[in-house]
Amino acid sequence: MTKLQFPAGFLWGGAVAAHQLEGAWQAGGKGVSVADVMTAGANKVPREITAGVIPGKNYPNHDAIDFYHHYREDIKLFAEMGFKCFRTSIAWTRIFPNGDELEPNEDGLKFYDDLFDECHKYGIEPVITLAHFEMPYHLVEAYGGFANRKVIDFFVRFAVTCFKRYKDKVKYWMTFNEIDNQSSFNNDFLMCTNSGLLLNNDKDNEAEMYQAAHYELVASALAVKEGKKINPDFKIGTMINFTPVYPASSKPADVLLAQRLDQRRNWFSDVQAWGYYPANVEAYIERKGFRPDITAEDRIVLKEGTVDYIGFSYYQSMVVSADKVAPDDLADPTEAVVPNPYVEKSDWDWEIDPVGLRYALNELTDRYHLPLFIVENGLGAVDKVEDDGSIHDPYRVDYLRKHLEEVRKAVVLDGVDLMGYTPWGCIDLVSAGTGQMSKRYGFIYVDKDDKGHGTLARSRKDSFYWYQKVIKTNGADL
Ligand code: BGP
Repeated sequence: MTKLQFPAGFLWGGAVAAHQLEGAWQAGGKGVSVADVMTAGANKVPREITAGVIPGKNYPNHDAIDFYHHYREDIKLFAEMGFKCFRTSIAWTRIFPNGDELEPNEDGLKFYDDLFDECHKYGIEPVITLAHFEMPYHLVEAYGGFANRKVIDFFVRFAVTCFKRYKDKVKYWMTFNEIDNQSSFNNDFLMCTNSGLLLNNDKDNEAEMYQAAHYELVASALAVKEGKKINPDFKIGTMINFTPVYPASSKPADVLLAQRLDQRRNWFSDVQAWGYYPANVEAYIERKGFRPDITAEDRIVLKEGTVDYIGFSYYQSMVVSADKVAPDDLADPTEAVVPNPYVEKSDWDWEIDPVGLRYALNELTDRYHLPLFIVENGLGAVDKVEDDGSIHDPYRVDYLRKHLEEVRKAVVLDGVDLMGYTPWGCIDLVSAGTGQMSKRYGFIYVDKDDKGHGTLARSRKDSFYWYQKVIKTNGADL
């Protein structure tokens, strides 16, 4: 009987993003990012993207959980859980407040020097995302975000600045968070957060998405190339939101449709890992009559800047039924999504499918033959603080345990090469999709509500002790 154990050196940790926890949105010369112009939404109430910061509106990312001033205390708690790594992002606007400056902002660079030093003090390896929904808002306003080729240079300048400054402090990098999310090209929020596009419904958003995505892919490949020159030991990965697509039945039309939706969503990492566009994407763009600016030189860059590993978030799977969409293979397959009757849902209607994570790990291994890194996974839930201050969150433990059981099978039984596991929002933070504080993922509770009230005090939930034990036993005791 094979022993169900994770490999030695497995990177256990937790994940966050700068804009969702740092707060201090104007400290140390920081500029305004796209996250700073997003109002608070709610469950099923989308966040509004305002034209600049409008006084009187509620912008939850401005203060967040004030990690900027609490990071020493928070990293100490991560160390207490036994973290081997900590995934966060570098807020682009701390380094280049407007995005198009020639020189970086020293105060911002210094903040991350101190943060990484603090991590290393406890033997915690920083895992860094360069762009996690934090594009300088000035680049959106003045250049139209990644619809503009010039923004490639701004991103690469930012990446190179970080690589040079932190070359001895950071080994693991990712270029863009969930770069594939913009495949939902009619979703205002996802388009703005990922590529800095403000949707204009008079235009063909889909054509614009392919253009912006291409420039991001070139920017990512250039960053990989430059990074390797600065430190050949860097491990630079992609970061995608991998959502397996299942057919509603064994009906061939359902199966083909599931494959088609997968092709429309999950091609970004194909380009980043293989160095070229999959044939189905080239054919689709052509048939739709899009004419993205893709030069021969770009294609060389894509080949030269392939990634070292596949970082991905996993929250849910989805199901499609051919009965829901016209039998035209250019029809939008996202309209064919139906509920999965075999899985439960979170309070925010996210389908909970632990087995899908084992499927994802196998699928990505077969597709890329590269190491994988689960850099997000978790359950957003409402927590209750008891009178004695304790927080009992068995639902969170249950979710993570079931997912980790599947991960362990993939690693031990299926031979998947997995670098690590960093559950999302290891400390409560502002939800990206809703702007809520009450959609909590953390092992550590932060006293703050959706209206911004609270002491910001940190406390350990029951799941804190559970995860501590998981790490201590290297995943043997889930
Ligand atoms: C991912 C993002 C994260 C994070 C997470 C949970 O898509 O990379 O930034 O927020 O989803 O989403 P939410 O905060 O909307 O619950």
